[in-house]
Amino acid sequence: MSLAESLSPVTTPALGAVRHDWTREEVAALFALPFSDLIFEAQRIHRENFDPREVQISTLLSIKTGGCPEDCGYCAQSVKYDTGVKAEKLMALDAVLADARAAKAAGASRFCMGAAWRSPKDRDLEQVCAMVEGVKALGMETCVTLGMLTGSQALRLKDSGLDYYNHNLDTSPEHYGNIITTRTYQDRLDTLAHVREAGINVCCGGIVGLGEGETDRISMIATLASLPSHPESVPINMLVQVEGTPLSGGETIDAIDFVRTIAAARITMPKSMVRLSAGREDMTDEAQALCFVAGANSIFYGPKLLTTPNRAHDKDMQLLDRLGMVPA
Ligand code: SAM
Ligand code: DTB
Ligand code: SF4
Repeated sequence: MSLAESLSPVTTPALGAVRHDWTREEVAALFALPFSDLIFEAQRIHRENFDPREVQISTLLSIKTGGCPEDCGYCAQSVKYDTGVKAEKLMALDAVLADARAAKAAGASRFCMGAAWRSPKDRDLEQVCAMVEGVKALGMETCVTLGMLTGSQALRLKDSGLDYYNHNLDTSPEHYGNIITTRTYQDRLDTLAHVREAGINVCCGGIVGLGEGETDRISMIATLASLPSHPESVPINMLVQVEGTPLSGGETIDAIDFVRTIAAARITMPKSMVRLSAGREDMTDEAQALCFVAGANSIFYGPKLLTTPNRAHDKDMQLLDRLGMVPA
């Protein structure tokens, strides 16, 4: 019997357990399942752990845009590429809180603040901590993504009341060097360990459409699912191609392959929130509906991601409405 057959829903009641020892072969067998079996299994596991109608809504704000010294090949904010994004200073606290209030009024339960830094300076971190305190006082969950953190910086953020830290693995360890050269995969794992040790929830996922092969998507999911604890939030981004970056103009990812990645994340990390993240602007409603059926239960909401457009508010509300889904 092939591995794919052995993972058939009929023969493997054990699928759905929380495990940290996923092998590449096991994840490859998930990807090799007939699409309907894969989706069936993902939806079954989703229903065991979540209300399938509920979608958690996060809104993003770029609190420090552009001028980043890193060379991430997909990113609009790297100084290495001419993308037309201007470098700006860290936003003032009042302006951030005004945006958070608007996001809350529009239905977001979590406010995610992103900064285009390799890692924060301690002086900047104090200002971000004030933002976290202010957003929490509005009654929202907080998430920040500021680049690499030391252990003491993670503890300082925890002290400020931070709920989530976003730091993505981005791709497989094998493909990583083709995308980023200014920091290593191990640097990322180290930051994730600092965040975890500080007691902050981890938001960690990756990007699909970076010119990787299916083996890389398998390897990325196996790596995420083999972390000592699963990230509480797993954002799966579809590359937003930004003109001027090395990855613009590459082949786009097939929507079915994207849905398979979402389903594999749901099956291997059954209790994590799986976020259908960047790239929804370029996806059909039908592809997004399939992502929800495959176990995605969170989205970024609002007209802008960090520097690129997101789906319009009303279009999202209409889609959730058509699907009978409700903000959690
Ligand atoms: N500078 C910090 C860092 O890289 O850790 C935080 C912000 S960074 C923009 C956060 C994540 O957004 C990246 O790790 C990547 O996964 C995602 N991202 C950035 N640009 C993207 C793009 N064009 N398409 C899809 N995802 C993207
Ligand atoms: C994540 O995984 N996706 C978000 C968030 N974490 C910070 C960022 C998406 C950025 C998309 C490109 C842009 O708008 O610049
Ligand atoms: Fe800088 Fe983050 Fe963009 Fe990489 S992804 S260039 S670290 S802002």
